[in-house]
Amino acid sequence: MVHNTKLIHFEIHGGAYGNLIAIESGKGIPFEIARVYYIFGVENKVRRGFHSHINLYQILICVSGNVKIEISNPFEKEIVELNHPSEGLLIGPFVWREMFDFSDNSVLLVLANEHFCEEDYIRDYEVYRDLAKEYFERLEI
Ligand code: T46
Repeated sequence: MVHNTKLIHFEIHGGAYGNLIAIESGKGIPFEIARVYYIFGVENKVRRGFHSHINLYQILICVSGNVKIEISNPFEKEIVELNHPSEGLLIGPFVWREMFDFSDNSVLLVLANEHFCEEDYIRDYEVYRDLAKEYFERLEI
């Protein structure tokens, strides 16, 4: 997978009466949860994201419907489809992300390890590309 990303599978507690997934801060996920938000009511033709973060770690879970996430850096690119509440996509620093192809009534739940901070965003792709090249070259990918 693209560096600083990972798929996480959550255990389903299921039965004849339906399913339940529990996510506990720091247990089975690599951080303490500081913030939860969800994206919903997105029309199918809309594409969102178009940014990277400098420090933030997040886990994206499509708890209803499905959505595609394009994750990339200047050297790698991949499209991940999230289509089940038991699949989470971990995205760390310096990963450019774009979310698209939201199905009707989809809900994208996001767990984050920090409170909202606009200064942690890189929203200009050219700025991102230069900083990410430096960052990933230091990691020698
Ligand atoms: C990300 C992807 C997956 C807040 O006030 N608090 C928050 O916690 C968040 C996440 C956003 N906002 C405000 C900032 C903007 O005025 O909500 C507005 C929409 O945010 P944005 O345009 O950044 O939304 P997306 O869908 O492009 O990106 C969001 C997250 O911001 C981002 O961290 O990784 O979802």
